[in-house]
Amino acid sequence: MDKLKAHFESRIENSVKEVKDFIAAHGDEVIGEIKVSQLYAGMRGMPALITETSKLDAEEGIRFRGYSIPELQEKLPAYPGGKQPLPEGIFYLMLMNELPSEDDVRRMSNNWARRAQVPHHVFKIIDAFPKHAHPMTQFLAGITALRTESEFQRAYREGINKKDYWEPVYEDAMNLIARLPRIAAYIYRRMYHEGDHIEPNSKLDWSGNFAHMLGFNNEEFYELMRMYMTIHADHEGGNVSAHAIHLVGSALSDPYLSFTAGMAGLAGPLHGLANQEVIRWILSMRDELGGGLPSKEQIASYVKKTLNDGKVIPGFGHAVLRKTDPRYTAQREFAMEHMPHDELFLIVSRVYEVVPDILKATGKVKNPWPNVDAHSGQLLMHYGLTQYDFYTVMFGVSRSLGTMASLIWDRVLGFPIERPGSTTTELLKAKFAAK
Ligand code: CMX
Repeated sequence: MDKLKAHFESRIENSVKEVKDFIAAHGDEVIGEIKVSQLYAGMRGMPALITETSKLDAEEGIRFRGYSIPELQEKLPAYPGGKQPLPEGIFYLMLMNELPSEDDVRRMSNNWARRAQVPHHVFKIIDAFPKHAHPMTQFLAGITALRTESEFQRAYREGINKKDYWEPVYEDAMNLIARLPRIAAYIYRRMYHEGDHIEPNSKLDWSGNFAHMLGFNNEEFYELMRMYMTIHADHEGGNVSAHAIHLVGSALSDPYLSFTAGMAGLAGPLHGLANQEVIRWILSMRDELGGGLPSKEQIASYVKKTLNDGKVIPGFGHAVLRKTDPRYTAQREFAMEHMPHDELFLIVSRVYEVVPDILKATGKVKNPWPNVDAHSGQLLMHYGLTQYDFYTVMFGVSRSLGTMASLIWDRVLGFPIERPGSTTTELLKAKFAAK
């Protein structure tokens, strides 16, 4: 067993005991109430899941194993000469529940590099799509094709004991994370660079190698990729992609199947696809207004027109957050340091000044502030990654980190198949009529 896996195994016993003892002591206590309206409103605010890797606070934003993004920017190891945290480190933190050393992070990079070989049939499946198929369609197919490599699927067929489930899930999760950048980059080069593919460089870190395979060799872009992959990694368990992965995994579907389910959810415009929608919306606004930097008044009237047309303002609002997303702030700080005069950055900033008041004035939007997707596309555009249909794939590569760490823990902790109850309006009416 390699050193990382052995270290993870050493963390299991105590955590399992801690959870068992906790359930024994507090299992019958009540932590909330469920209102009828919540059943009709996407179960908003219902505490219904255990996700150990991160927790989202409405006011403060995300904390990964207790650490905020600014804390992680300080505490996680960076690439030599760089400033941004390496996503290897946030994965280590979420998996092991302890901060990594520089050696731990280097070991993680090397471990993933060793696992990164993608079998040829995956590329053939992707190649079978017409080039105009949305990158998320190709990404989903590529991940499903990779399922031929599932160790969990094999082990289950061979009759693995349930107490050992975590082991092949760990293998699948690590292999999947290691291979996703190659699959994503393959789709990108196939679609936008006439299939001129770039071989991986195993000496680079996970994000650096991804940037390299996409065709970039700018160190500043590599740093952006490290931050991007870190801040998109996890957002507690109830968001559509994380919840879908946890749900499908609970049927003992292997990590490849579970992750495919999550990516199908991420591809929705109210979730991960919002990152492409933001840029699409900004570019059409700019075009419609004749180019250049629009005034606040022009932006305000475009925002109102979008709302009047019955559409959402992409990149604004959130089901949990009630303040500006700290992931937005981290990206804004990156832009202020590296590209303060970039025209698109100035537009994004102006949109930030204008949109919240208009959304507040609707009287119905619960969170008028920007989320992560309001900024990410601008940074990518700046470095020349202008093909915005691809942005959700990048989000997906990053989201593997938190969701796979969680899935391993789901199997360690022996979580059962998920099966909440449902009811009907008729039954609810009858229940309250009787009262
Ligand atoms: N623009 C216009 N209307 C919005 C809005 C926005 N950005 N955000 C919310 N609303 C509307 C809702 O559509 C809803 O309208 P109806 O009552 O007519 O159906 C009303 O305000 C109340 O919604 P809410 O409780 O504030 O928001 P929800 O929890 O239902 O939805 C979210 C959250 C993110 C789907 C929503 O804010 C939205 O559609 N935002 C734009 C898309 C987006 O940026 N998604 C990315 C989220 C982050 C991520 O997952 O990556």
